[in-house]
Amino acid sequence: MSVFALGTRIDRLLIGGFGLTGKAIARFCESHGIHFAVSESRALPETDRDWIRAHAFDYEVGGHTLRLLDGVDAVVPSPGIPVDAPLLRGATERGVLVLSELDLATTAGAAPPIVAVTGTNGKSTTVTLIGEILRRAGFEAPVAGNIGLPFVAIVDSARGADAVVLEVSSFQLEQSRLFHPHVAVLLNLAPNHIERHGSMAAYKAAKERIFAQQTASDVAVLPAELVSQIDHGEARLVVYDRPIPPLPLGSEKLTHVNRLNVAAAVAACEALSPGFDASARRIAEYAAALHLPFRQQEIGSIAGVRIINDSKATSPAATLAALRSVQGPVVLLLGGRSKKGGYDDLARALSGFRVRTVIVFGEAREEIAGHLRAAQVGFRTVDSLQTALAEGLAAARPGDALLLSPACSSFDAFSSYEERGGTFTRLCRERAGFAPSRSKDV
Ligand code: UMA
Repeated sequence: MSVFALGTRIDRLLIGGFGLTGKAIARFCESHGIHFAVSESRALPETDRDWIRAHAFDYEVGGHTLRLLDGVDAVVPSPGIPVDAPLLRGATERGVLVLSELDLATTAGAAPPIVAVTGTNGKSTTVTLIGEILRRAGFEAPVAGNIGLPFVAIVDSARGADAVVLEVSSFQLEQSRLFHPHVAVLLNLAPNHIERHGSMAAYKAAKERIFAQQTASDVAVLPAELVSQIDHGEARLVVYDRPIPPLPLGSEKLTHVNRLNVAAAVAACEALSPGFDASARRIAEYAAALHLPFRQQEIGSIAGVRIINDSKATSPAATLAALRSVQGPVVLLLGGRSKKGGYDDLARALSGFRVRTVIVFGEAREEIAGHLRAAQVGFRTVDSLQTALAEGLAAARPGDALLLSPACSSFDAFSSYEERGGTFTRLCRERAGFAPSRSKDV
């Protein structure tokens, strides 16, 4: 089954990057009879190279050259490859199509309606919630995308589903030119990924691409405060400013469920399926079913200090959201790889919370320390997450919360926020006196 994009039949394709996305693209190519080559900047493990040798017509590892662009119809980069990378500029100069993974999945055709969610914070929470709401309402609606499962990996099996719910990142959107969701949700916008996009304006423009292919029969879902700032194209606008009834947020499992995310999820489900049951009781049930690991997850306590693992907070705005939901004095662990923006606002905002002290770790520690110093916030710098935990426990008093909410990506020391979160939970468990939370998934 061949695929066409912008009038070009894709018979030979170059895959940029061989991570989660690259591997899913390779499998998609196999099932669609597309010949592919792989260009990867790292030295890959032997098992990956063996697989590529057996399946690809050519490959290169340890760096991208332009050699593999010869004779291909398109290049599909992993989200981590910036649009101005020499490989992609070289492709454009040679007239080779550059398509995102979302675009490639779109070319497979006949997909069910897509509900796509982007924003700086709350994307994973909101897509999980939408998926759960739809499942309980009797829809078959797989959840995929930036949450950890490439769209291209499920597009063929989702053909008979009622909808597909996708978390989409600014990285994916920036590369996209065909991706066309029926319902597109933009949750919020705060400085993030400036190291990749270069400016807040470019980051915002990337996010707005979620609406770019929509027509008047599609729906754009926005919070009231973004309506005047966002170009939502031709889509019918739905503004979610309806108050959501009180939710059972008392349990630690639910502290991350933010009312606005629930409101956005309900608005998206109503947009997808008019007549859908959005009664207060149903919404509370849906919200109670939600839990994501490493998102404001109370994992247990040590000597009366509650330990909260919010490794998923990879931006200053996400850390602020966590601080808003944590009760009592907080010892905050910040650090990792810098997102190059927002730390000055975060440092200034800390005085509005009961922050006992901040322990700053990892590659970005000096940058963040500079902002904390300027804002006159007490802190200590350490090198690693492990030392940050030890120092944080030494500084905390019984009744405090020790909050890992790093405001940075994990890539200075880990392969993902999941790995960072898993390591933090393990380090906590290994400490004497650790008492796990009663939550069943800890
Ligand atoms: N690579 C290159 N050249 C480059 C850059 C990367 O060859 O210039 C290679 C890397 O060496 C690696 C592979 O590409 O082998 C990795 O590609 P990737 O970084 O794009 O990551 P994937 O494994 O494909 O995972 C991606 C998303 N990662 C990023 O956007 C960085 C995952 O989101 C997503 O879950 C997955 O696709 C499925 O859609 C992670 C993320 O951090 C969670 N996202 C950012 C965020 O949420 O803030 C955007």
